[in-house]
Amino acid sequence: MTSGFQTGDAATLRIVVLAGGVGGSRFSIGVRESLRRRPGAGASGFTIVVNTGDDLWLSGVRLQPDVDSIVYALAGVNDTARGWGREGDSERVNAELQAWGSGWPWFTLGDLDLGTHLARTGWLRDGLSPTQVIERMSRRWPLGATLLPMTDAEVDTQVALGDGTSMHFQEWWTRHRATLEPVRFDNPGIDRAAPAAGVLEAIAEADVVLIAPSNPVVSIGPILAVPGIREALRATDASVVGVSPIIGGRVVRGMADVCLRAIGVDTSAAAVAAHYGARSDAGLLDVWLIAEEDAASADEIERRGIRTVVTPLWMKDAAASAAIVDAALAAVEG
Ligand code: FO1
Repeated sequence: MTSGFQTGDAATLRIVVLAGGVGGSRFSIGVRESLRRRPGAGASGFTIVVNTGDDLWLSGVRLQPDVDSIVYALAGVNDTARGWGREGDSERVNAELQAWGSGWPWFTLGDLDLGTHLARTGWLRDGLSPTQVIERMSRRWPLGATLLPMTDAEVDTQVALGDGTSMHFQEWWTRHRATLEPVRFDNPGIDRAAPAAGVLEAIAEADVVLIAPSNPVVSIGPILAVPGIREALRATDASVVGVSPIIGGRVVRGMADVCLRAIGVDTSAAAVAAHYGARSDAGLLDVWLIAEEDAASADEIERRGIRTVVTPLWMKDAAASAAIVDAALAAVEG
């Protein structure tokens, strides 16, 4: 167990968040809000390491759904009702792509969103790395955070099915709505991938690492599978605090229960805590935040060597998300 950071260090409080798309962006807004309220705390110490397993090539452009969800949300230009894409977007180009038979008929690329994909693809073709592309995107919209992809390598998530076939995660998620029972999730090539520049350093130098309430399997899973990241989390002096994506024994969003079942993990706050494991027992967590609805499982999680904090976990707005972050920081503040 690491020693807690001091409130007096607020000006240099360094937070790293591991995040997926929708849950990760709501949580990141909470971190930014929580930091803004802390006396003397600047946003310069806030780093988000984002899952890139959802990424894909479609209609000749590179999509980075989780990156874009976080960028759009922190920039305040996201479609909050749908949970992805740009607010007020139109679909003229998408209709034309569909008429050409380009892309996927079940997958919508909004006009404004396509602007992002075209710019990104152009920069990638110019030789910029995904990390550099995101840095350039952050110049347009100051995000209040440094956003880093987990890796610059293309390690898109594939879903293996019982009949021996596999498909890209996005097809399984958006076309089949996770109704095809998966047997495995793979990120081909990830064992040879390196963490993006700055990821290991941010984790090593952090005061607190927060694991967002994102999908533990297809959002946090790929991040932890990048060689070196799990080891960095185990080695850092920072406290590692996870936030349960399960409330009242149910997944908060998405179809994470199907993903958890595929890797043999129950849909419960205790089972997900056990999946991440205690840092004192070869796992990752020092502290686990669970919802009031799951308070009964606190003792079981504590017995695994993970300090457990019971607190409201519904991220209904920025203030609620910030309160979760406040609770996480209070748990480890020395
Ligand atoms: N999700 C959908 O359910 N339908 C779509 O047509 C769709 C298009 C889309 C385009 C760009 C993008 O960045 C995300 C998009 N998403 C869409 C969201 C995405 O499939 C997933 O929600 C995430 O990858 C899971 O985190």
